[in-house]
Amino acid sequence: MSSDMNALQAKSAAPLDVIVVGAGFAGLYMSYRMRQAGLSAIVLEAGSDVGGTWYWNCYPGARCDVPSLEYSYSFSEELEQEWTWRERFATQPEILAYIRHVCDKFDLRRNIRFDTRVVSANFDDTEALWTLRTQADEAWRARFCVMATGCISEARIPDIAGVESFKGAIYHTGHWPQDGVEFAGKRVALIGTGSSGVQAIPCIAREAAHLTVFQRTPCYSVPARNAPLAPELVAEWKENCATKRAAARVSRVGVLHDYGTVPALETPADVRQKEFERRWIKGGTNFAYAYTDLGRNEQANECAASFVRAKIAEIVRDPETARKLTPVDYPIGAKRICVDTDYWETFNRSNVTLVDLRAEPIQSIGERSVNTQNGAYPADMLIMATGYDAITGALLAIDITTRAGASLRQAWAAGPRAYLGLAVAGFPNLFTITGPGSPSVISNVVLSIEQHVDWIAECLTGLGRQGVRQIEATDDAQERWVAHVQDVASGTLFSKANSWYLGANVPGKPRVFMPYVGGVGVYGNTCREVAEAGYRGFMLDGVESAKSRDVA
Ligand code: NA7
Repeated sequence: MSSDMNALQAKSAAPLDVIVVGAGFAGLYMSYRMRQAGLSAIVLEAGSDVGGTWYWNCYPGARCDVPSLEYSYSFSEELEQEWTWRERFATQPEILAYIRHVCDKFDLRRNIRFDTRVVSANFDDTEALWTLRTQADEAWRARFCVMATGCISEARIPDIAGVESFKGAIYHTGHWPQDGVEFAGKRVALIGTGSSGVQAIPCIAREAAHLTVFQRTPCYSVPARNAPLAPELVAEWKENCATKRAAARVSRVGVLHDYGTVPALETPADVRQKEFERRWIKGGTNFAYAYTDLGRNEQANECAASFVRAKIAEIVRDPETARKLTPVDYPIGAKRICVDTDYWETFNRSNVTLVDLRAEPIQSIGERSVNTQNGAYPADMLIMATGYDAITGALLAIDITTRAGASLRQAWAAGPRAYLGLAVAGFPNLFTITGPGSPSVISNVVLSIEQHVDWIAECLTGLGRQGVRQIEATDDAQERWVAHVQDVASGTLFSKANSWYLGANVPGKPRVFMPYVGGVGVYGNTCREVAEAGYRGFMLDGVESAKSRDVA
């Protein structure tokens, strides 16, 4: 334990200013801002190192699908200039190296306590203090609690009969062993064809004796066209990064996509085809932003979806396998679009088998097999690329309560309700970074994290200046924000797929569309206006801001 940590522990009888839960992109930047503001803070982290999602997700092929130049912090010009990304889309090891570099540069490790899982958080309304308890039954107390627990961090292993009898190793992509896994000579079974499966499948197929892919829902995947970054491009970015970052902050999803400006349905079919082809060749999720109506109009969306379907038919040689791989019953983009390197091509390999679980659902797992009604598929190793209890899972894994009797699990029993995705009525002095009702997973999440952290940091320093001890979202403001989030989403095609954005992948999870899709620029302005109006929609020491009437 570092001497700083000892000092913090010794001080822990006296409460800290802030406890941050999680040492990923969000928690680290929060800790940096707290130090800058002269507030005492500790970061409690379940993992043994920094990185959060990028620590746990070290499966083969793990890579970001936002361009590296943009998927990085913008708060330090010096950091921007000294770090050079190697590839267009960074690999997990490169992102983790970057995060470690940031920690070293800003000396952030001394405030982090690793291998420390928070199990509960309770707010004492009389003392205005949070007490967080860890799995090892330690208690930490602070005036403010910031949950930087991540949106896709609570891994979900489906409940499949017989899984406990499996004799081989079982891995979830989100809890991958840090020292890697050997596939040579192994018959590998992999369940799940979302972003993680799509990235891992080609890598595993190249090494394993045989790979059987169990697919429930076919995905839409576009090529990454990953490549080393040209030095001229990096130099140009570094020279203009301030302008580029500013443009990203007011864009739709926080990424400098080539956003189309006209509707697909008002574009001649041959022009549309050429545009889709151009974007397919360029690679990345830029494909999904070709026209203004792709996310709103089913007929327009069908133009893009059928383009991808035709590509699958062109690349995958066996027509029956191609048919099984082809998504037909939901719009492209309604589930998160996947970005791949050789995904479709992998199904042309002789050591890869695709099992369509819609035609033959998994009945059980045997000692060395995955069994469907059509028979037993041999397996020495089982990989769950089965996703997450996204957005709310990591928050609800912690028993968050107040002495006054509020419980987050109860408050969110019918679905999450939060004000701006930043705060929850009934839970004073608690902040959620990229919480439900904020752009979070729909956006460049590092950009959204910085926006939230900056907002919270300014809020805490402002409250300190005014001598305010307690801030809490009002029910009224929260209800209006939740309604606004649903309203904005209802004009889109997001409701047309069983996605994790809606909680549809977790049995029993209430179906509520969780991210805010009104755009990061619009959202950022709203947050700024709320702060400028004296924290409209919040109560400060129990008194509602006078201007809190018109929030959304
Ligand atoms: P995703 O996108 O939730 O994908 C999980 C996949 O696992 C998806 O294909 C699921 O099918 C499948 N799945 C889940 N449960 C089962 C069961 N019980 N049986 C069969 N198949 C199942 O998670 P990822 O880790 O790939 O990606 C998460 C995010 O990380 C990603 O969007 C990026 O932001 C990075 P389903 O579609 O539910 O039918």
